Amino acid sequence: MTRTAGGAGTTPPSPHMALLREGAERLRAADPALAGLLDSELADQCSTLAMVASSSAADPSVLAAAGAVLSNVTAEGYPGARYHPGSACFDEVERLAEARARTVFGARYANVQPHSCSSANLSVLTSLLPPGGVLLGLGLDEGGHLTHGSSASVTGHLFHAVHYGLDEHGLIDYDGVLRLAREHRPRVIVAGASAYPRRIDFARFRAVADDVGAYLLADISHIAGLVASGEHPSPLDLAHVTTTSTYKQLGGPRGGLILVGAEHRTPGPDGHTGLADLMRRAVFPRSQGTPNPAAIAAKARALGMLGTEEARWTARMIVEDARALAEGLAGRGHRLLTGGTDNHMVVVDLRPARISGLVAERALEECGILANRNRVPGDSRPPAVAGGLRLGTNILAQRGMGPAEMADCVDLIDRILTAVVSVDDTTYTLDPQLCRRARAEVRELCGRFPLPGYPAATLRTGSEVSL
Ligand code: DSN
Repeated sequence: MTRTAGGAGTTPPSPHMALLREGAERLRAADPALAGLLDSELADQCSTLAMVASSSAADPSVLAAAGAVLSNVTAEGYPGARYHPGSACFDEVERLAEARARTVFGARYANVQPHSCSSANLSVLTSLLPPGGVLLGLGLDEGGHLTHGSSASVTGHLFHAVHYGLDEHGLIDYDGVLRLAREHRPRVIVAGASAYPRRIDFARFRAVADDVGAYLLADISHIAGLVASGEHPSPLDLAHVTTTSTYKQLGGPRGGLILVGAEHRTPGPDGHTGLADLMRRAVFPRSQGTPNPAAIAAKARALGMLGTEEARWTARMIVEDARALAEGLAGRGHRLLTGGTDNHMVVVDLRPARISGLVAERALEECGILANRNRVPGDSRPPAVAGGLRLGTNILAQRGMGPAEMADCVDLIDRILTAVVSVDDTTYTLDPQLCRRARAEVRELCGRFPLPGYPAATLRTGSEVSL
């Protein structure tokens, strides 16, 4: 989550760099079809406004670490306690990632091995809950996540999932959480969301957990960068366990983290194993075999970039941008869930506009803006169509865009959403001239605000663009 790549090309070449270059050359020569696809992907990323709220851009140094020679290492277990030889360097890399995760989040324990936050959540839940145990989490339609007990997820089948929801203002119904907790006596309460634009009151969740003797799991996947930079209150010492993905807002590789704060010695369900030890075993050997050493190196790099003044600046800008985006869209008459935002996310209820989330997503994509359809509370449309649109400002802020550029984004989004003519929930028409103009404006913005370390999108002629 930092704005500049910093120091690229200033250090003498290392054998590892030479290997990565050799790899890139070989790929281009031996597999031009695949290399071409990767070039196209890069060109797309450089010339589109990525506003998918669950995404951030990895610094090129993170990508380099993810492509590291550590891919060749097989090493089950943890540093100093592996089940395979040849892991001396990887041990140090994993220790570095763990130490950085502890520092960035103020944790007492960090497990950097989960392949995703979904697998991290599964590890945590299966270690705290017996099969059929009661789990209380935010409902999917109210903005929760699949792994918080949705019937579409294995967590909704392994456990008896009960869901809390939102109040009439679209805010988490904390009184309802307490009422449901007293009624159903969950062993685990999950505080976290995928489509919730407001602050989460972790202290209030903890009070409910204490009231019924439950463990509190905070899933901060969406807001981890804001938490790390102090832009959202941290749950680390309030929750018993905290999980996050490393790519949604941390600019890291695909992967997850499990963190434990003040409760690291609190006994797990067996009454004696401390939560830190329990989480260690929960990942390996209980739910994962070999870790992904190259991904862990990339996590170490991404975590190393947090905690800097630049990362804090980016986090501040993410929030300011989202606020500006929300105010601008509301000012143009769009209905927003909760009326605004406190974090990186803005959720538009498209039902008054009479277009589906899918139509909005596709029309915006045609113009070079990426934002995904999302169900909204009370939605009658299925998830693949949805009645809402979720926007996020992580990558815009990483590009260095501020509230002034959000005015341009509002203008673009509003123009597209008001011009699109819905034939039905999945098909639409859009004036090709408007579309061409919007694309050119998107590319001009992307050209002025390139992703740090990435090539800039440049306008060639008219609306044609090349990198
Ligand atoms: N929950 C999905 C999202 O927020 O996009 C990713 O896991």
